[in-house]
Parts: sequence; structure tokens; C-alpha cells
Amino acid sequence: MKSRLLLAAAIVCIISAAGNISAQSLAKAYEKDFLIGTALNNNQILEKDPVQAALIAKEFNCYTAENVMKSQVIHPEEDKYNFEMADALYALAKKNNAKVHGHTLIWHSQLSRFFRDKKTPEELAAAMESHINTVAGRYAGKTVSWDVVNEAVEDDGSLRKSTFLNVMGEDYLALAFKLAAKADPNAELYYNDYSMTGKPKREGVIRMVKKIQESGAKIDGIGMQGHWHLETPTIEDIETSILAYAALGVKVAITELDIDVLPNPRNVQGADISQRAENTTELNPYVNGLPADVEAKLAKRYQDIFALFLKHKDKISRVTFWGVNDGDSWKNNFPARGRSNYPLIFDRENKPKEAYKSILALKKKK
Ligand code: 9MR
Repeated sequence: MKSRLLLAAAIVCIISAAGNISAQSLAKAYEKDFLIGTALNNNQILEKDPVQAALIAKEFNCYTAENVMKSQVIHPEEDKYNFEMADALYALAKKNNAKVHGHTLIWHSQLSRFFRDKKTPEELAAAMESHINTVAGRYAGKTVSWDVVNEAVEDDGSLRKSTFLNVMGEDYLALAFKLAAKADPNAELYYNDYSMTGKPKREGVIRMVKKIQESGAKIDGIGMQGHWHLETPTIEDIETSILAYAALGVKVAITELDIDVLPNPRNVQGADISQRAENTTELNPYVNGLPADVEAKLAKRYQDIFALFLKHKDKISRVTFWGVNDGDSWKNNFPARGRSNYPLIFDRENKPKEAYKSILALKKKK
């Protein structure tokens, strides 16, 4: 054990000396404010790249599975579960002394086929129950928080016409929270969604959360996915939403943070994956690297956003980046496939970008 620790420390020293990792740690700098999380893909969970593995261990103290805990992966058939990768994620978190946020129990997307085959409310409720019991039950006590329901509200504030709503009506929402509370009583339970700064959507989410609360179900937090852009949403809009959600008496988490720096075809906001665009030269201007002026804009944007998070740290439990480095980001393929995007705080070589430094600088000023 001791020799493994020494080896890990030696690797960190070598990598830091090579300039790949800064001497500081974001997680440490923000330790007293909120958790600093990241989403991990399979290679990262399996520590395929030792440089990146050391970076993850050092910079982040909360992990979310980018894909492997979604129903299609973890529960592909009614009587078949795949726990291998999720187990590996929890093992990595244990080794690195990090927390795990469970993503996600009930979601219309990446949903296993068998849920869609349930045609009565009773059948679908039973499928939800066994899924939540089995998944949340397996990781009960080891999970800081769960996204119990993901993306159930449309941008206009209405409830999404998912399989769950169509078959069970609104009841599925409170039921999901009640089942999760039973399966993992000590974890915090979240509702998570994108485009959470738009007014109609915010009002729709608030209506929905109030109903869940009135049903007697436990809901501890609201996750605002931060799939944002250089100019939008404004800091004021983000602040208005943080305050409005916190006013429900729940915590707020920024759950999937990345800042898209590329031209925005058709003004796509959020993460509605049905919104697709063609990849063209004009839409993909930075194939040879991020120009210094755009890098500076990104750093300023991240600094402004984190300054806001610090202002409201009493309301914010966690800030999770959606990926570790620019090369891993889903934003290279959305809304147009195969672009070179730069939405995160580490570059494709895992080196800290100006954005990383600007976020750290906020803590040094204190
Ligand atoms: O980053 C995830 C990507 O690898 C998957 O292909 C995609 C499939 O829907 O899901 C991405 O993560 C999503 C997250 O689970 C929920 N909010 C939106 C995220 C970006 O699409």
C-alpha cells in the first residue's frame, strides 16, 4: 500500500515537472466551497492513460460516469445487468478518495428497450422499482448523490412526453424519488436537466419540483447542466436560476459544465441531441488550435461563472465538468460531428488551459 502511494506521488512529481499538471489542485483549492467533479469515460475509469489518471486523481474529488450507469448500459435487458464498468468507477473513486455521483436512474434517452415495452402503469412502475432497487441498492452508501430523474421537462416548461409520462402520467416523477430514497436512504436525490436558465423551462421545473415535494417524496437538489456557450446564458440568467431553484429549499449542483467556443449553428442551446447540424469549414474554424484571443475569452467566461458560483457557495453542492480534457468532450460531435471544440479546462495533452488558471486565480485572491 505504502509503495503504491509512493509510486503515485512519484508519477505526479514527474508529470508536474514535465508541465502537464499544475502544482495546485482545483479540488483542494475549492475544498471548502463545493465538490469539483468530472465525468469519466471507459478509458479513464480503467486508467488507460497514466498521465490522465494522475490528473483525475489530483484535480477532481467527485466522479460521474459519462455513460456506463445509464439504463441501456447497466441494465440492457430486463434480467441482465452489466455492473463491471460501474464497479470499476466506484473502485477508482475509493482508491482516489473521491465521491461518486450516480447518473442517471430514470431518463428517456439511452433507455433500455424493455422499459418501452411496458404498456400499463403497473408494469412500468414495477420495472422502475426493480431498476432503481437494483442499481441504487447496489451502490447504496457509496454514492453521494443520484440524478434520480433526468431531462423530464421541455424548454417550454411542459413535461416531456417520454415513455414514462405517456404510460404513467406525472406520478412517475414522485415515484422515482420515493423508490430512490428507499433504495439509498442516505444519498442526496437530484432532478437534473439542461437549458435550466430559460424562463419557461425554469418555471416548469419549479412547478414539477413543488409537486414532487407536495407528494411527500424527498428531493434534495436540482442539477443545472452547464452546457453553455461563450456569450450565453448571461451571468444574470444563471444567477436568477440558481436563486429560484435554491428558494425551493433544495441544493443546486452545476452538473455538466462545458463552454462551447465554436460558431453555433441554428443557435442550439443545451443538449437536445435531436438538434443536429452539418460540419462545415465555417463551423469548424479552430482545427489547428484555439487562437489566443478565444482562449482568453474562454478563461474570462470560466472566471465569471466560478465567481458567481463562489458568491452562492452556500447554495451550491458540486460543480462537475462534463469530461476531463478537450479531446474527450462530447462537444466535438454536437451539434455537428467531427469538429475541434475546446470546451473544458485541460487541453488535448492534459495541460491546464488559461481557463484552469483563471478559476484557480479566484481562490488565490482571497
Ligand atoms: O457525454 C455523453 C455522450 O458520450 C453520449 O453519447 C450522450 C448520449 O446521449 O450522452 C452524453 O451525456 C449527456 C448526459 O448523459 C445527459 N445530459 C446531456 C449530456 C450530453 O449529451
